[in-house]
Amino acid sequence: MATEQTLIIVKPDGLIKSLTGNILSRLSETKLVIIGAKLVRVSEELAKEHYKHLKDKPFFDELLHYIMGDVHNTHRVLALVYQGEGAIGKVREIVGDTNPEKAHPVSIRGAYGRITTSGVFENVVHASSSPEDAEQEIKLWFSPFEVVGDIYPTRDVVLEKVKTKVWA
Ligand code: IDP
Ligand code: MG
Repeated sequence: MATEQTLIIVKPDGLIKSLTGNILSRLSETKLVIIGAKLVRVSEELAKEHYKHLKDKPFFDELLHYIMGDVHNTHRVLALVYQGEGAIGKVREIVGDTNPEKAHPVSIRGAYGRITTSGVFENVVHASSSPEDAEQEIKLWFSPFEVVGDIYPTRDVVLEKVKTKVWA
């Protein structure tokens, strides 16, 4: 089996239900290695790009509000990159079906997910579903310096006049 990387996101419902520890424990069953981890305040731009494959779905706007934390009033998610042999499939198996009611009861989504009355699947975690998706998603959510190891080719650029913040 090939070494793969996969993006996991503990969504706002996972954080607000204090499920982070349980989710990480379940994922540790895979014996995969964490090579990136950070809290992210999801912008509308990031949400739209991450879910662009669903832009024509009737639940798209609600999905954006969900991942941005508007629904749970907690404007952060925990983003992680796991690496190892067959990482994508191993994680998807523990995560379970997209629809929490179809997901195996022992899977993360089966145990903790729900379908809201407005119809969006609040399924606690995101997990990449193919090597192509994983690469696109990891490059969207993480910069090269935020992952440990050279997972994808990089190039050097010289930035000038970049406005940023440092501690005062
Ligand atoms: P995935 O998260 O299992 O890869 P995707 O089809 O990529 O599934 O959908 C992204 C997210 O959009 C899901 O995790 C879920 O929160 C939401 N979603 C997907 N399909 C539906 C649906 O049919 N009804 C409501 N929400 C959905
Ligand atoms: Mg998906």
